[in-house]
Amino acid sequence: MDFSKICVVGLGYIGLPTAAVIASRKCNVVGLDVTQKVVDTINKGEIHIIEPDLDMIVRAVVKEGYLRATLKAEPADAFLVAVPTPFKADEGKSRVPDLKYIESAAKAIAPVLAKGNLVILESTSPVGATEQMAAWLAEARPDLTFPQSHGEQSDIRIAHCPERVLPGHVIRELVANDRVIGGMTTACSTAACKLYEMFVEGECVVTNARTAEMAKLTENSFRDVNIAFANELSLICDKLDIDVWELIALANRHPRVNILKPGPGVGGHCIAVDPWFIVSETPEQARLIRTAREVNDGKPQWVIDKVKAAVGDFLLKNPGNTAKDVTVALFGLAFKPDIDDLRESPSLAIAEKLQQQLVGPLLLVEPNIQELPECLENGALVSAEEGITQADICVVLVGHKQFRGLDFSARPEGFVIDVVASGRA
Ligand code: SAJ
Repeated sequence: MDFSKICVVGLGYIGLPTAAVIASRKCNVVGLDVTQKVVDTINKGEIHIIEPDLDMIVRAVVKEGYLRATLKAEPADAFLVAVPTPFKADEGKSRVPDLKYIESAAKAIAPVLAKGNLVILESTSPVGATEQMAAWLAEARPDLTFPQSHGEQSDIRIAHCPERVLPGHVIRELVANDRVIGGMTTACSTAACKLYEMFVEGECVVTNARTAEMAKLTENSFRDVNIAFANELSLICDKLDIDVWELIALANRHPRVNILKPGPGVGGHCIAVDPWFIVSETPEQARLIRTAREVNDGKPQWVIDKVKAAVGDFLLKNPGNTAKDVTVALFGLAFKPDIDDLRESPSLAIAEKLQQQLVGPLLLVEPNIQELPECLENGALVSAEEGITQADICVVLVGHKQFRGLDFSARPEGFVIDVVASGRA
């Protein structure tokens, strides 16, 4: 099977880098997106997301004519679907995945599908989503045959191949990571392997679609559960007056123990979301996975309570002051160290709540951004030095490399809350 033209559906954090890397192998790639601005930006050789080295690659492949973006689906040899899978808005706290974007992607490409095409779902999805996508495609194209009804002989091949790249390292990991290839049939897996072998240097490991879906959810749930263990330890140690960082360093000297780092909570668009895809399908069984989510989601409030307690303590020790006089500085707003991505960041959520609940000035130190997001309009973006010299209480929320050498020793004990042990990172 030859792929002379590939259509990537959804030009976001996964679709765009994938399209660009495939195009850099001198294959014609057309990117399909629903947003005019995204299409225009990419066709100018520019990018609308933040990811190291991506701008350079997109500029080159657009200029050379290997990548272009469009609003309208066109025929191709393979279709790679990388659209978001959010929660349903109306299901409240139960966090049920919403496949509406996969459904629209299927409906967009169905009219241009032709015998021999391969369709790959890359979006992180609940178990069964690939079969559902195949059903939508079959419904729209009764003239073609699909794996669910015609097995190995189907006209259209369908597979789930979850993306597993780490934001900030996407370009390297897209090429280097192993891929899980979950075809609906063996022929589907074989075709999908051929496509990934065009640009992946890692191993392409074959399984079925449902196991591939579960593998992705399992990886992120594994990480969530392990971070929850570290976060729970930090709460326990706080109660017992034990330094959690020293404790973890000691325990990690055991050859079979490797505890992750506590922090202000779990952010990003994957680890805090994907475990719910398991919980919503198997609530009776997924008890540990649910509890881990709750532990991690509870951590920002714990930090907020700590800051408020420190403000109370400061007023007790400085009787001439009122709450209005207490300046708090937060160090770090991004969802993890050394990136500028504030989306789904627990530190940003902490900053927003403190902005509403504290009456004194709030200083915000985030060396990776030039201006504050709208939701923090009452805060002031300052340098780390200004934060240290002007604040009465310093709270380190993210272990950015710029914070490692900072000297908080002038602050009296109790007025530095270092959630990530930045000094020791
Ligand atoms: N975090 C901690 N303590 C730790 C490690 C992480 O609190 O010891 C926090 C981070 O600060 C951050 C969150 O967890 O808020 C998630 O960060 P991360 O670096 O663990 O992961 P992501 O969300 O950037 O990317 C994950 C990756 N999955 C795994 O490592 C299993 C990536 O490979 C996936 O492709 C990505 O999710 C995704 O798209 O699903």
